[in-house]
Amino acid sequence: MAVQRTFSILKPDVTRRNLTGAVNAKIEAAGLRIVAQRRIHMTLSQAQAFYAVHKDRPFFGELVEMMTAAPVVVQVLEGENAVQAYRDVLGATNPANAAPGTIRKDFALSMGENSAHGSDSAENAAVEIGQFFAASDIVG
Ligand code: 3AN
Repeated sequence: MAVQRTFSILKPDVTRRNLTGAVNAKIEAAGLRIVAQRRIHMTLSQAQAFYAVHKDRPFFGELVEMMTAAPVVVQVLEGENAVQAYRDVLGATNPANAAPGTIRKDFALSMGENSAHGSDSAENAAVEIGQFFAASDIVG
């Protein structure tokens, strides 16, 4: 598998509890390199655009509200098979089902406040990276 990039967001539950470094340590221990990183306070329109795929789901309003309630850290991660490697270290969406040692098992509070986002495909990773970073922001 070739070196790949994926998009990550450390969610408000992580920044609020000062766990940014703890999550980054798990990312790096999984063999992924943080090649771009920025702390932002997401706007409503950024969150709505980012989660547009979920706009008809019952939790959409709650999700957008949660993502804009406090700062987040947006990241580009690089490594072998990065999309799947990051999904593996993230763990299941519902932390109750996440495997031991994963980010969500160790840190997530709930299905909504589940600590981090990771792209679900290389195609979506490219789109999501482009929503938050210019090519010149990414230093591999
Ligand atoms: P993942 O982030 O694991 O790819 P998705 O794409 O199904 O999961 O969901 C996107 C985000 O929507 C999740 N990270 C979570 O914050 C939120 N979410 C998903 N399902 C629910 C739910 N049933 N209730 C509240 N929030 C949810």
